[in-house]
Amino acid sequence: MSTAVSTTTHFRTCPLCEATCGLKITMAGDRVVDVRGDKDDVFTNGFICPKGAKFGDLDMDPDRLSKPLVKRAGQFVEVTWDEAFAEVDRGLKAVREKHGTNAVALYMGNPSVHTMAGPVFNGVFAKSLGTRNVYTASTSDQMPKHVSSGYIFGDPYSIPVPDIDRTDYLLMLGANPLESNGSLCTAPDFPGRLKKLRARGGKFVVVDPRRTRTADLADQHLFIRPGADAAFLFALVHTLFDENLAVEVPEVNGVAELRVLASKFSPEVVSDSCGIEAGAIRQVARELAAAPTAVVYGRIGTTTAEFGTISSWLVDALNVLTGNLDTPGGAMFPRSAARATYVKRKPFRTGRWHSRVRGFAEAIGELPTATLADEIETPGEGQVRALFTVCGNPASSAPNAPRLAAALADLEFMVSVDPYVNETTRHATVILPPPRMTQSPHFDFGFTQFGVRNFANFSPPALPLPQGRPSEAAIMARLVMIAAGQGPEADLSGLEEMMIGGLLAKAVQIDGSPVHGADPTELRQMIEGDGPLERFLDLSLRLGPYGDGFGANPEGLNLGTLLANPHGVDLGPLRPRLAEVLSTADGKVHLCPPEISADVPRLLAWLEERPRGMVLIGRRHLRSNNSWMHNVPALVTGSNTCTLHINPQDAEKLSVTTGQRVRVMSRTGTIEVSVEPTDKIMPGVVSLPHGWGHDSPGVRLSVARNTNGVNVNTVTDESILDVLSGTAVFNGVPVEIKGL
Ligand SMILES: Nc1nc2c(c(=O)[nH]1)N[C@H]1C(S)=C(S)[C@@H](COP(=O)(O)OP(=O)(O)OC[C@H]3O[C@@H](n4cnc5c(=O)[nH]c(N)nc54)[C@H](O)[C@@H]3O)O[C@H]1N2
Ligand SMILES: Nc1nc2c(c(=O)[nH]1)N[C@H]1C(S)=C(S)[C@@H](COP(=O)(O)OP(=O)(O)OC[C@H]3O[C@@H](n4cnc5c(=O)[nH]c(N)nc54)[C@H](O)[C@@H]3O)O[C@H]1N2
Ligand code: SF4
Ligand SMILES: [Mo]
Repeated sequence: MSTAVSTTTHFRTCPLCEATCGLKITMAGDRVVDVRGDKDDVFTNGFICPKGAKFGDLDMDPDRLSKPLVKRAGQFVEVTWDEAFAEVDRGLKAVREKHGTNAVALYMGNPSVHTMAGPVFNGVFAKSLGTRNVYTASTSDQMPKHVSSGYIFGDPYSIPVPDIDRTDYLLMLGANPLESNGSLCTAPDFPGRLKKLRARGGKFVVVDPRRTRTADLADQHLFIRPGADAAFLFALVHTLFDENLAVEVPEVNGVAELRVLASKFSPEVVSDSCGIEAGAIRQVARELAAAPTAVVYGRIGTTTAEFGTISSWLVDALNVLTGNLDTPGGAMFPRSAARATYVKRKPFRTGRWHSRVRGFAEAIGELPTATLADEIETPGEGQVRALFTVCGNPASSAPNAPRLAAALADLEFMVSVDPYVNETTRHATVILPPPRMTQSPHFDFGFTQFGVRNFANFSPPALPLPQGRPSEAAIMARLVMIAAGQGPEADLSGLEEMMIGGLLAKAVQIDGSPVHGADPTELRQMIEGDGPLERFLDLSLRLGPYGDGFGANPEGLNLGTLLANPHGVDLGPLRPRLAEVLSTADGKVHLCPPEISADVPRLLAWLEERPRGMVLIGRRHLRSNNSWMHNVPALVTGSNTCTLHINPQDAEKLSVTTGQRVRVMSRTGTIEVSVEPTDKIMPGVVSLPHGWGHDSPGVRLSVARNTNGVNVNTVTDESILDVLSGTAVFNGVPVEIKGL
């Protein structure tokens, strides 16, 4: 007699990228048997991409670790969770005793903003480690936006998003949402939204050294020389002033200073560096100014570049000067349900401490990932001798990754919280694997801050945790306690009480908080939720701008509201809220922060000395996601290949045709790849995707191991940074190409 396994349906948010798609997941027992878009999701309306459709394959990947590993005599062995944590405690103590607190570094990678455990525990973990050596994927990504927002608006976490659903004119630089599905702009079905923009008569312009699928959707595409965005944006600012097109905005200072700086960047001066005709630059500026509403949006092509912070600043400056900051159809600040708005921030600044070896300024508590290898290799007081990685694969993702990988091999102790043995974690002493995604709750603490609509959506775990298996939250809580010197067996509920109690104690003291003057003990008793993450979410929602305020606003949100609405809660279109956001000392928008404008001379010098030869840029493919989705057979197919895109003119000069191998050489290394000539890339520029190359010894990714790919970060250069933010340069890397 066969016993049919009954199926269950679960609605959950896809945690794989920033689009936050609602998924409808069918499970038979503990197996995911079907995944489709949840048509009833209030924000994402059924949109799904090939990665989301393969959520089940990723969730059930047989290469995911089910038990912790400890390296003994050079080999990983499976151990119990107690043994693993005891090992962490021993190893950490030994390094701290021998080399001090700063000898322990922490690296947190991209998925740590996609899990719930990351936003809740990572900051606490960094604090309890007490080290200055904190690194994240942000300095390989969006740190320029934090630094520019910090100086312009006073809050590094308030980054305006383009209101693409209502704008009449979208100027997009260095983003390819048809592959990435959007970043620092959570807009599920980005392609559909762009099509609607044009259908309602709006104009869409893309600036990119490649004619991407996104550019194919646009009214106009301008090829730009990699790294030239800051100069291009300056020329737009210049034109607004030059042609008297800039609007006057009362709550802004620094206009006159910006005008003086921009005077040096006329379209005629920068045209050659940008590879764009001066007339075309002027036309974009005029159209930006003339459109009823318009918005400039710059992403990874503009941030992981040598002048990332200047570009990020000028994107916002243009939105201000055209009267499009904080207005519908312009650049607006989302209002996250889980982020309290009553908290007053200290004035922002970077450089509260500096990296030991190369003297880079700290930004939002982090040092540049590009300098982690220096800190491990260079002897002396404070040399990094141990590393924790959480959700990160820096041996793949960092600039000059092979150098960092070699440095990892040289550490005395390393712990990775990660489901896989990959390029990075193979160097660990201890690997602590989180459970499956279906066994974890989900809420987007991060991306609710970047939505083109305000929304909130919670997904409870679809499956219970297997007996004895800690949640990712429990793993992190245990690490916090170990780092705090409480040992590997400490009671974790104490930590939760401390964290929740601490937040409540603060909230009751703040005038303007919904619980001002209340008794924190009483509030604590009202908090609900099955686990610490759920309780933390309940607290955040209740104190948030739509929250029930623990009874002050009975109609407001709490965890119960989200549980009762499995397709999410729509909180409406973005609304003007600049006054709520502004945290500068004088309460004004700083249009020309001296800390940023100090870098302008370097940009002027670049106009003269910029690389004239071949330069390398990146690209993303819809079926991929950074380094960790190449182990799903259905995703490593089609156009998702690690080939070198090259303009046919350049291919001809090298006498190579499709499929032929070339050598790509830079200051840091050499790789060999097959070329794919295409006129979609401008002459003088080549492009390779990142996250490939999984055949290092010891890597346990049985599918990815056998894919054809090399790590592009063998040739990216950790010595060149966007100095203001410490961000790596992945776009505009000088390379030499030779046929084989
Ligand atoms: N050349 C070049 N390099 C780049 C880029 C580029 O465009 N070009 N892009 C950069 C950007 S934007 C980024 S964000 C970085 C990303 O850099 P990283 O964050 O360092 O790398 P990822 O490839 O995202 O690796 C994610 C890691 O998290 C693990 N992981 C996945 N899910 C979970 C989970 O639920 N819990 C835990 N604990 N671990 C999990 C995976 O196994 C993997 O080891 O790469 C950067 N590197
Ligand atoms: N499918 C998929 N989706 C992803 C990811 C993924 O790896 N795969 N990664 C996720 C992550 S971590 C992030 S941060 C986001 C990033 O999201 P996006 O910023 O949209 O990233 P990309 O698709 O790499 O688009 C960057 C574009 O910049 C262009 N570019 C390169 N150099 C320059 C330059 O100097 N100037 C200009 N103007 N353009 C330039 C490239 O040609 C490319 O088309 O995507 C996220 N989503
Ligand atoms: S677009 Fe992003 S969030 Fe949506 S299904 Fe694809 S990977 Fe998941
Ligand atoms: Mo990223």
